[in-house]
Amino acid sequence: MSELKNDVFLRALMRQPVPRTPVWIMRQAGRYLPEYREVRGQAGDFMSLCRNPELACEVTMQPLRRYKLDAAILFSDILTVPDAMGLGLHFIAGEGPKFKEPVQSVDAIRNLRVPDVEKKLDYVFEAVRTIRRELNGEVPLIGFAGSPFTVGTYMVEGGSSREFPTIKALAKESPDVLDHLMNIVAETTTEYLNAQIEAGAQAVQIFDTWGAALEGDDFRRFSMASMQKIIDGLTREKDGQKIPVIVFTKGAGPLLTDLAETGCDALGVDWTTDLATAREYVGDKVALQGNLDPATLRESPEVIRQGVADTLASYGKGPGHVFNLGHGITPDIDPEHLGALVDAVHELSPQYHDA
Ligand code: 1CP
Repeated sequence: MSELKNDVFLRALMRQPVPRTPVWIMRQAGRYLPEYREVRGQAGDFMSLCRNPELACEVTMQPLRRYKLDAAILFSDILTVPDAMGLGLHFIAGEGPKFKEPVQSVDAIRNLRVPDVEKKLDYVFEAVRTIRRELNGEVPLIGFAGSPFTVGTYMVEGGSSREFPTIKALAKESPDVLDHLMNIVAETTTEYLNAQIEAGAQAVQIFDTWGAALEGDDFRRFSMASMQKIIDGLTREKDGQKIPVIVFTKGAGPLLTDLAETGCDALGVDWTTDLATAREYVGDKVALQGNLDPATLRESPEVIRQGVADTLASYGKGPGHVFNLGHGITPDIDPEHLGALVDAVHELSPQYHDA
């Protein structure tokens, strides 16, 4: 394995001194880039793109050619895990993800088993190895998975949801059944992330996009506890390098204090909590990642630059900040605008660091 040429991202996650704030963007490979739309068209559909390691590698590299980003993220999806469990993932244009076999009864949930991860998700690990070769040590590669609760919402609702009626009813009426679902997905996800690390992922992020839809006690019992199980089972060091773990619970707010105790290295923060407040919640326990409102990217380059300046000032001086949006970049963004954001982080962040 080649020596890493740029490790500011990994160092910031471990709260070590860095000369500037590293930056990457959630969903940095995606539909806002014309070159992504072209390759996706070539692949036919989204899952065919994920299952083709060469093309998945190509779209992972695309944003790195345009912008001075400090990390690459594996191109895949959080729903590959239930697909490997036999639920039959497919995408319907304009409607998002759907499952042929959602798990909508207590029996269906009780019958779920941990699949053969190595075999069923081999295409993901092959993509990780291909991307690491192609990166050639330029920047680290982030692997990822969804939180068991977030993945579980798609499994029981059968697709995207805004209100989560089925899984919320389970939490209240059959909490032991939901515990079982969380345990099976957590166990599968632990194996899945460890296999990504084995294949070459140098940091991992758990996307808990919907966990904060639960009230506090249910959040802790179902979403947070299942993420805790994953973190406890992860490979934390490989070839003498620490493998940092990032947890991103969208809308966590004061729950960041609880999440800082899970043993993760960093927490993602969305734009509804400012970074100064988030820093008070977590103290010196973990690094923070975020948190510019993705909507800011629709504004002029001047407004974007000011948004970057405000975000950096809100975190303030010292190590432990990774710049990102507060959620993924949306398909309608002008690629030039993301360039203005990345350049602003490079220009404005050194004053916050002594190193
Ligand atoms: O090309 C297309 O039309 C597909 C759009 C798309 C893309 C680009 C989907 C379908 N997934 C992805 C890639 C993806 N998904 C990545 C890749 C790497 C990168 O960041 O560059 C990642 C990390 C994800 C994670 C993901 N998928 C999440 C968690 C993060 C988040 O944004 O909240 C979720 C909730 C999903 C489910 C999913 N997959 C795809 C869509 C459109 C959705 C969301 C549906 C919904 O809103 O419910």
